Amino acid sequence: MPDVRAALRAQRIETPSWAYANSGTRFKVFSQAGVPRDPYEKIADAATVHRFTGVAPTVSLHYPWDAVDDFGKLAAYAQDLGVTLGVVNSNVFQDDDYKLGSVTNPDPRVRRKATDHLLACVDVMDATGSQDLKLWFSDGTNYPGQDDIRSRQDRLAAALREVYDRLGDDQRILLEYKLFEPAFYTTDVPDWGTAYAHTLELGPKAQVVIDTGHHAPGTNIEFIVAFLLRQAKLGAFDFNSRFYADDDLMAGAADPFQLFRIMYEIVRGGALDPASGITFMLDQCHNIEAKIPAIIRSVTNIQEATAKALIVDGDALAAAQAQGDVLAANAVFMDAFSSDVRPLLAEIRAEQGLDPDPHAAYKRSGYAEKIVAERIGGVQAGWGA
Ligand code: LRH
Ligand code: MN
Ligand code: MN
Repeated sequence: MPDVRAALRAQRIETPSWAYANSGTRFKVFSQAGVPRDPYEKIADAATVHRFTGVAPTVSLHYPWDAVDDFGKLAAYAQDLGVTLGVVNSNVFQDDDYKLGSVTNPDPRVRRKATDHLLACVDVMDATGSQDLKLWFSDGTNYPGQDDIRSRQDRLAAALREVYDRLGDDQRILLEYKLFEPAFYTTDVPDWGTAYAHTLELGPKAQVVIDTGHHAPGTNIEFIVAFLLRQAKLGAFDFNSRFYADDDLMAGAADPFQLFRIMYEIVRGGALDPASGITFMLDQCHNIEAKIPAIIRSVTNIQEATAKALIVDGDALAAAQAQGDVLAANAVFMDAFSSDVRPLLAEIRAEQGLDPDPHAAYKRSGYAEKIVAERIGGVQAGWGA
């Protein structure tokens, strides 16, 4: 049995800068009072989440949504607030030029522009000290015959190779897949198999990102976790939850049982420890709920799923599995899932000098009222207008 308390104390969850800003669906973004007006204020909100949870000391940036003149200054500001800048998320999906794709576009000028942006993201990483470049491509086609599926794979591979060769020794490419949207007929990186094949071809500094909202309904995500971990090709998660497609709701809200099953495979694969190099990020969008408390809720939901995964009785499970005792094995799993781990987590927080209830503590802190009073004219995360 793992040292449950030590593992929970060591757990790290990275929060996304864009989730603090206004964002929503393609139909409507409901603006909220007090949201950040610039990347600095997003960092301040992320630092607040860390202050109450104690497990979220890094912030993911999205570039150019988080463009600033001096990334070194932004990194120093973050450090002053007790957080550091984490993954740099590339953005080659919002310019008019990308109507027919970015790195897979049939026009070599657009491909050059997109690849140059990815290279610029590595420059940002050099300035912030970030190790990870996360790549998600909206590229694909809407109609049969629109473009050559195979040539688009060749163009993708060429761009990835150029960016890979630009990486520093400690830097990685994290390649994210998504089944569909915004392309509806073909998507150039639609699934983990495609992402896996490209990262394998690239080399050891390229790994796959699992965004939990990016699969077909019914997909067994924990299988993908187990498989990629076994191949040393799982680099990161984008946690969120979904009822239908890429809903970007709070992690653990739609299906806490699925989150538990995923965390079990993480624990089983020895990947929970930050030293294993897996980055556990959130990627979500809070349109109708207050953003900071929603992010705190995601963090605590992930902690609860993790605690349940850690208390699975490994010896009893192994014995039941070896005996082929299907019901006993399943019962071991369900016992852990049905346990109430909230008192344990509260105790661990208290031991670390944190409030045992981060939700209540945030509410009492007055931070929400302070940002509403101070910040007039919050910005939009960048999409969904
Ligand atoms: C794409 C995605 C990707 C982007 C983020 C804003 O759906 O999950 O990770 O960077 O949303
Ligand atoms: Mn994502
Ligand atoms: Mn997504």
